[in-house]
Amino acid sequence: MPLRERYTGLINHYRDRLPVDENTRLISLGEGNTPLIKLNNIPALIGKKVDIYVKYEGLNPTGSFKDRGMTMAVTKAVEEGSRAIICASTGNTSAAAAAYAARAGITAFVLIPEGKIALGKLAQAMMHGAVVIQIKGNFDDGMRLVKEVAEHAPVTIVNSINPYRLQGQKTAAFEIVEELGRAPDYHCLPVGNAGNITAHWIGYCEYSSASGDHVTAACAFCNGECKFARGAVVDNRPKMVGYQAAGSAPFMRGEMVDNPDTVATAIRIGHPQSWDMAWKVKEESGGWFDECTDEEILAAQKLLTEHEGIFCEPASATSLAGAMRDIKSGKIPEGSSVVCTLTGHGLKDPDTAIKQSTAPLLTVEATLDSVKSAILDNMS
Ligand code: AN7
Repeated sequence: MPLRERYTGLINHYRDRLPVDENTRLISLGEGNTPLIKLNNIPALIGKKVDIYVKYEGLNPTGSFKDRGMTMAVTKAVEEGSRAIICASTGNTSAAAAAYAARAGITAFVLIPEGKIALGKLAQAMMHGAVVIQIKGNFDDGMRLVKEVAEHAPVTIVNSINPYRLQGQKTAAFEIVEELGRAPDYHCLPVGNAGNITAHWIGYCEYSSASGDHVTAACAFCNGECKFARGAVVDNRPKMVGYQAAGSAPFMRGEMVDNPDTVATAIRIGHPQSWDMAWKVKEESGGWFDECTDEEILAAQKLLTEHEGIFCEPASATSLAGAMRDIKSGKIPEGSSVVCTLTGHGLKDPDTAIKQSTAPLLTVEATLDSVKSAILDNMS
């Protein structure tokens, strides 16, 4: 008899709240169940009394939150008889699609913007055997092409316009509510296509009596009649706060952006696919959108690595960068509980990390003397 129950992934764990039945073959890599880490040092550094938790989604099997949606999307694609999946991606979706397709024994086609995805993500897509199609264009061009080609070829789209993706991703909110015993006051996320902020809101609504007996219209899957909702257990929902990179901030501009640019390549998206739903999430939750400069994003990434020991990719640090600014200004008041989602692991983008690292990289002779002086010279 095993001493503890084996965790076998989020679909099995939350199967009564997801669109599966007992005959569904689950395509899983044990995703979900990620740590919610309370920051020890950063609140003091910014001089405010707040509880900041980071949900470390970089610890999913392929290193990003995309696994939550992909296990669901690929499970349903296989159940529906699909032999191939396709997505456009800034990197993480392609890595997840490639891995879950490999797991399922089907083909993944991934369209990525040439030269604009982080190295780790490209390595993943290639290693898992996806057919990688680099396009001379950006994510938004890729997304348009994927929608067009899916009308002419037998492939299932696994971008977040596939409603099963948001169903899988909503489970991150379930985990947070279960761990804190209530929803946080604020939930901050980086926003690209705005699928994840929408998915979290669906999750919080399904877990809250505040949404009444109907689930918010933001639920793409069920149009407000979610038969998978288990029923309310807590009476609060967070304000949802979405941060974009300044060079890629259509929600701040109030319209689509044609040539998005940012060091946070994961969220280099100018035409968000969940545009209407994300506006609804902001309205219903009483939250807001804001933008962070590339400098703020990289500074937050570095602060987190140096002062908390947590390594996330640049896009992910956008949630903390924005939250820190709003905590400092008092827009997020002292006494609040704040969750920041760290959407992807820092190892995804080693180039950006090394480029901005200021830690001394010492090369010395292989002798005791030189190693000893390297240590004594660098004691803090
Ligand atoms: C690390 O991989 O869109 O607002 O194609 O990889 O739900 O789009 C990635 C998005 C945040 C934004 N953080 O989430 C893709 C892709 C990371 C990401 C986002 C992404 P959404």
